[in-house]
Amino acid sequence: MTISITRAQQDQWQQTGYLKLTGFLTPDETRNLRDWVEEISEWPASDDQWMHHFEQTPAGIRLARTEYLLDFHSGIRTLLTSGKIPEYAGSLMGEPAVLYKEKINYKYPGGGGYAPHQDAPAYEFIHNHITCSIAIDAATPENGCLFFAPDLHRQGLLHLDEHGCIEPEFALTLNWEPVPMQPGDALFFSSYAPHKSPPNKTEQPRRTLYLTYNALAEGDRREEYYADKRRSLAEIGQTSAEKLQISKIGHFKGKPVERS
Ligand SMILES: O=C(O)CCC(=O)C(=O)O
Repeated sequence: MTISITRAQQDQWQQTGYLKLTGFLTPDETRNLRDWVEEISEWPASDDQWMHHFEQTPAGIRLARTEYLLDFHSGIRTLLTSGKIPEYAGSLMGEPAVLYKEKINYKYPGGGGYAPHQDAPAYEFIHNHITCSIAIDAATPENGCLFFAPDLHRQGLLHLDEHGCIEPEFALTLNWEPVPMQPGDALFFSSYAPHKSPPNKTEQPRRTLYLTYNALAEGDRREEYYADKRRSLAEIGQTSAEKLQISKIGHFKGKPVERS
């Protein structure tokens, strides 16, 4: 399949730093993906294979995120490493792209939101990268869809706080726009595009797949990234009494799991 991005799509991408493509996956692909995500969410916790992260919700301990899926699910591997997703990512980047990281954010009812941030500070090994998010469930402002502050992705890193997120006072001055999605929609965004999301205030999950690609010219750095991430999460610890750390930046506002 040859990917063609229209002039209007290119312009929107250049201007705002993000681009939503409705109906990106076919209904069959969307159904398969939802089934695969359900399978993955049943996998037991593992120390050295996939990476599950849990949070405390009003309904109990729930998965917040699973990362590092490729070696453990052939359907996911094929979808993420061949065909239209990497091709679109490469087209928007202007050069061939390779997968850097993959994650599912589940955002179950009561699941935490994300503070205003740019992804770039968390992705240390690469410079030229973009993320494709794919909605598994409909995403709305009520259940925690992404909000973007457009037109700021060419300004490098904005004012950051001690957690690597956008300074809260500065974030308040930005113009945030919700980007609701339907299952199977894709949303590509620059890793310098400021974004945030609220908690899920509904009774249904808001599951989303996030795939980050870097320019192949910078090399295939995924294993290096995950080895470093495992090391640093082990060092800093994933939880303290008040903060749940699921990334190298402290953007996640979910509650640490209460241990009895
Ligand atoms: O899933 C969300 O609500 C936000 C995710 C996000 O921004 C991230 O994982 O960096």
